[in-house]
Amino acid sequence: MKLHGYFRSSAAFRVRIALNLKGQAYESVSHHLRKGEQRAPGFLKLNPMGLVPALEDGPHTLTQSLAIIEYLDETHPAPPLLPKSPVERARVRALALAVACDIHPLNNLRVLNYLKNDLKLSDAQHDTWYRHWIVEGFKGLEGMLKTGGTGRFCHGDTPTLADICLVPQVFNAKRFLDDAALAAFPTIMRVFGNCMKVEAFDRAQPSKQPDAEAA
Ligand SMILES: N[C@@H](CCC(=O)N[C@@H](CS)C(=O)NCC(=O)O)C(=O)O
Repeated sequence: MKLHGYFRSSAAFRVRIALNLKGQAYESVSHHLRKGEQRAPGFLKLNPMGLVPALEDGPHTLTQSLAIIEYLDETHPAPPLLPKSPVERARVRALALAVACDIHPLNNLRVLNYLKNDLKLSDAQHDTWYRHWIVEGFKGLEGMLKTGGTGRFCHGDTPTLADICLVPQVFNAKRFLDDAALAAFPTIMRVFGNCMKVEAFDRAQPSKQPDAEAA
């Protein structure tokens, strides 16, 4: 399999974690987002949305990190990334979607670039925007995790799709919030700490990717 991504892309990070959990080797192809390589004609043929990741598996090209991860879960069922019962699956998907739909898109590069370049927000205003949506989102996520089902991980004691979405979002948050600010979200940070002890999560982190640059 060939994963088109970028070391700092949290959506690609999600797929890297899933591939590692499934024990699947893959080739990494880096597209430098700050240089706009995700909008190059060659990449747009793979993903017309102009966003990473894209996963090539034989003749198939897949896009959207959550769709890719569910595909991997269906084609490589062990270990499962979703629980068995419908109600538990719904909880895990709700946690994953809270990150992927309600938090992550507001702080995506193209949104931030539009705020800075077109709407002329200052660097300070940009950072305020970023922090605001992380804090709002994490308040909700912390509340969701306080309700039944959370164990060592977001749901129970094994990693699921929810953890795969949570961890990259915490990495993003850490770029703008210090430890004192993150301490307001004890359940998120506890689960994050447990995930990072798992080799599949650790090996997927941005600084350990071949295209990693100094922060
Ligand atoms: N919903 C998409 C989001 C993909 C996405 O937003 N990717 C970001 C990196 S995390 C990107 O390519 N950003 C480039 C840009 O904003 O121009 C997914 O889950 O795959």
